[in-house]
Amino acid sequence: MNDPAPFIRGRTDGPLSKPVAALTGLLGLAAALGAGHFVAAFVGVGASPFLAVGNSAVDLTPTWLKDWAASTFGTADKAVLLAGMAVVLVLVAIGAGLASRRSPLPGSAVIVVFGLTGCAAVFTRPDLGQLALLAPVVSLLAGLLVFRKAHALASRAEPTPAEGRRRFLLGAGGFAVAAGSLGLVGQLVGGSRDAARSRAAIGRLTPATKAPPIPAGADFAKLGTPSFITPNADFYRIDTALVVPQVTAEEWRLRVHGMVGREISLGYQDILDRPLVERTITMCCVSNEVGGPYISTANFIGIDLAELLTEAGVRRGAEQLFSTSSDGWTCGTPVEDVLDPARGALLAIGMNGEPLPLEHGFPARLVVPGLYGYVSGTKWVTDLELTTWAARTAYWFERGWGTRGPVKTQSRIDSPAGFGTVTTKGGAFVAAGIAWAQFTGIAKVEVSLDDGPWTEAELSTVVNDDSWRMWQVKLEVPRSGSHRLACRATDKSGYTQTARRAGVLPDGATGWHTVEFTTV
Ligand SMILES: Nc1nc2c(c(=O)[nH]1)N[C@H]1C(S)=C(S)[C@@H](COP(=O)(O)O)O[C@H]1N2
Ligand SMILES: [Mo]
Repeated sequence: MNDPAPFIRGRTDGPLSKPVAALTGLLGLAAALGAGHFVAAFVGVGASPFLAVGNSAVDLTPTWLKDWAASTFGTADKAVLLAGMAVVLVLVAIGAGLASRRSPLPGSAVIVVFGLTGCAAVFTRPDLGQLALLAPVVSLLAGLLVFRKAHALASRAEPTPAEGRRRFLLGAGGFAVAAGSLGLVGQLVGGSRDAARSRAAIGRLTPATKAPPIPAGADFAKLGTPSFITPNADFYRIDTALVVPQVTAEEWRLRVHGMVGREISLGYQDILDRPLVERTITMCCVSNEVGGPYISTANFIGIDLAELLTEAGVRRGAEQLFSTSSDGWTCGTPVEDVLDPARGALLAIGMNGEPLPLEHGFPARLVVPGLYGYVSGTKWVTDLELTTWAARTAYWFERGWGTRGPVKTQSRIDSPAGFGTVTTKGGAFVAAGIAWAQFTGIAKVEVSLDDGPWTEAELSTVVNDDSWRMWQVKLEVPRSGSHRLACRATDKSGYTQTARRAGVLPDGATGWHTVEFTTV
């Protein structure tokens, strides 16, 4: 039992065993992430090195890869990115540990390189101040310290292998628990606490001008369409933010400047003090494939954007309303659209009676009927600059998307579901779906069964031209088996949806939604 060779290794002989070496790398990683997340809770949630690197990765990702990720993973693309990063980090940590079996130098170098990457990511985030650099710096130091400590512990000669093992595992366990607790505390402190509390304190919003009530018969939800108003929790969400920006109503301010007669700066209370209007508007995303889910409708509450801009006095020559969010996302909207009183653009603070949910832009966002979200729907908006198209280039324009972005007239079949089975009654069944042409209005929806003639569908009770319209139609099937149904909408300008298929890039998908299904 007096074996001088330690369980792990003596001061002078062989390298660390592979599992122990890998474990030292993982401990360094855990310490770095835990400590970074903890400090980030105090200096800005987005400064958590893991999230900051993720956010920078999102911004640096080439458009084709983003499109592929979005179309493959849908709105889970953020979770997939974070999970992928976690896997890479774990592999790198294990690799760094294994490369350090003889000396802690290689692992230390890897930690420094990754730490500096974190610093660079935080430094270049537009939504983080200088202080936020503390998070990746502490992360780097904690990672380095714990890795070297664990390495030293593993290398220490002990009288017996059992004692060596015990000492190392105790030390490792201690580090792991400390890292985990720090990370957890950071999550609790920095989580959605402040902004959520600020939002909850506002309570329900009562607009001075309410939207007309939604009439009975505005949707065919019983037949499979969405409900006319989308509950806030079900409203589609699209944005580039990995962590939902946390802005309290108390700290929020909006600046209106650029080509204006006088600058305006507004706080949340200034908005509440103005007469609030409520408008029923359907929003949709340019990345929505034909038949896709990125469309929802809400009663948005806010102040009239055209009135606000008129107060500021838009100067001649202003073409673009360039808006910026608290997390640095930017958006360009045609000035003629936002100034058109008929369009009814909103600086919105509420959705379906409540303050905007955090994911949908609390404290305030823009909503412009008839334009895709990427050219109009700035969430967490803090800055409105009146400018020209030449002077400023918004986030998605830099990445190849169109600079105008009017919503394309579209329709979707909700029932039958693609590849679904339909039980017919007396050889017939009812198909149903939605159609939209915001700011223009839907005039007609037609369907074609098995490439037969177009049959006009019955439309739901109209609400307004800025929101979707539901349709239903009874169809006879001469025989059971597989069938195909296509739909197309005609809007109030007389335009009928083209059959020509186009992808979402650069300005929205076209083509008829078609489903294959089986009748029994
Ligand atoms: N700050 C910010 N606002 C944003 C975006 C974003 O990435 N960041 N995405 C836009 C896009 S592409 C769309 S379609 C709408 C979606 O709004 P929603 O998530 O409330 O449905 O928000 C828009 N506003
Ligand atoms: Mo979008």
